Amino acid sequence: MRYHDAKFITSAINKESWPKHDLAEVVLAGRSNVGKSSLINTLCNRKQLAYTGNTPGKTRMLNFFEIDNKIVFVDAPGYGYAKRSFKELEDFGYLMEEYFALRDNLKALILIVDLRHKPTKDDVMMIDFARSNNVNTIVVATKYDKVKKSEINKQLNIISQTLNVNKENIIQFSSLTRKGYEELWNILDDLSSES
Ligand SMILES: Nc1nc2c(ncn2[C@@H]2O[C@H](COP(=O)(O)OP(=O)(O)OP(=O)(O)O)[C@@H](O)[C@H]2O)c(=O)[nH]1
Ligand SMILES: [Mg+2]
Repeated sequence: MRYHDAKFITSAINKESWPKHDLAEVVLAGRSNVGKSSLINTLCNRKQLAYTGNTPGKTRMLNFFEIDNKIVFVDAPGYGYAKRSFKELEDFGYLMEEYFALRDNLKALILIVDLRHKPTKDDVMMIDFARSNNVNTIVVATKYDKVKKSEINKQLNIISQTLNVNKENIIQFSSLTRKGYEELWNILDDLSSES
């Protein structure tokens, strides 16, 4: 574990409010309640940098966090939450489309899935969307602490097949035990030093 200087920059609903900077940026996306904000807090060794909670759908805008003057994390709203209006779905689509298409600093999508579950159609759409915009993708399977050791391999196979990603490249993660912290930071360090 190392010290991280992490700070919230801004929330944005459209490109006019994206912050200007020259750092590498990675966006974290995934189903509502999957653990996106928790993962940001874990990576930064902070308890409440990104807002977390049991009420799905709390994160509605893109939230930008600058870490170590080196990389910017973007916490995206969760998807797949049943109690969403059509208008909210439309807003979400527009928010992400604009961001993927026009954000120059964007180096990678971190797609966060739950190690216990098969990725959804929305997860597949999200990763395909990043690929079609030539954005690198990193798959993180979180809530590792909730899965029996004997089930892990089976779950990784399911995620690998559903998202069409190499099993070896799936990062097994837990915000509770911090499993995967070093592995994920190694990848992010490489990404941020490329630019
Ligand atoms: N056991 C366990 N619980 C986790 C883990 N990661 C997140 N959680 C819990 O899952 C719930 C949702 O976590 P969040 O980080 O708020 O999820 P989110 O994806 O940001 O949710 P939205 O912003 O609503 O889309 C919280 O109660 C977390 O404490 C994990 O690795 N292990
Ligand atoms: Mg969140």
